[in-house]
Amino acid sequence: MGRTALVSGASRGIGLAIARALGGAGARVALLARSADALKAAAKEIGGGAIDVVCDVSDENAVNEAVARVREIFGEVPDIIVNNAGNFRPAAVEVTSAATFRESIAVNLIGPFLLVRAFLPRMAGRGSGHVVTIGSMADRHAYAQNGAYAAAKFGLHGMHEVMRTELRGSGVRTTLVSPGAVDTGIWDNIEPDGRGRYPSKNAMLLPEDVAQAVLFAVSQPPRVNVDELRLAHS
Ligand code: NJP
Repeated sequence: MGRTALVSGASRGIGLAIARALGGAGARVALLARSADALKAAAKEIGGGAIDVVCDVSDENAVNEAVARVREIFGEVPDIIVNNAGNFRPAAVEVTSAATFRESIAVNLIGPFLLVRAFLPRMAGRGSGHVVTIGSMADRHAYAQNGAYAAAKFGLHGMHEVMRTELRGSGVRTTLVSPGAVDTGIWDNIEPDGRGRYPSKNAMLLPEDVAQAVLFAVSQPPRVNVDELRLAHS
């Protein structure tokens, strides 16, 4: 497994679980998100030289500054990037505001693009690295109320597939991890138990389940590319 990793959206939920799992496996982790206090506490808890990087992934300048900081502190681009930061604001297309739609694309699609674009040239140049994309069951299936999210996650899935094609044989590996519903704070304002359309919270996957999938993918020997993992609840 790589020695250094950057995890976006690591202040809570799935990203925090991934950061903990990678840190627990011996990687030095850069935890990136907007919530400074939560990041600082998580980096301290994980230890092993973990760093907190405050950054809004929808802000190109902020991403460029974060990338430069990580590269300076690590002395290199990370061995592993986990593009996990995301948001989910379900609404029918006809009632989705343009601002909500734009925000979904900015956070769920352009943010991951900015991070990989910043790190990939060096990864490809040195012939090693691993880009993990956290997609969704909704990155290929149409669910009602999911227009803005699906537009972003279908796009992310597409970009990931293109990267896989471009990077095959380069030494840089790519893995798409697409979970079903996971019990995190993303559901806090959606009330999954009250709406009937979503699985109840106690039927959902746990953040640690997704983290184990990521750990599996990045722990394989260099000859193995785990192209994709889809995690459904049983
Ligand atoms: O979400 P949540 P999850 N810039 O809300 C960060 C996908 N997924 O862990 O900035 C930077 O607990 C935010 O940090 P902060 C989902 O689409 C989930 O459930 O401090 N960071 C926090 O750390 C997403 O891609 C489910 O607010 C930003 C994190 O992102 C990933 O899993 C199902 C940011 C969100 O934590 C993690 O989701 C599925 C920004 N602009 C896919 N905006 C599920 N939970 O059911 C947000 O199929 N963050």
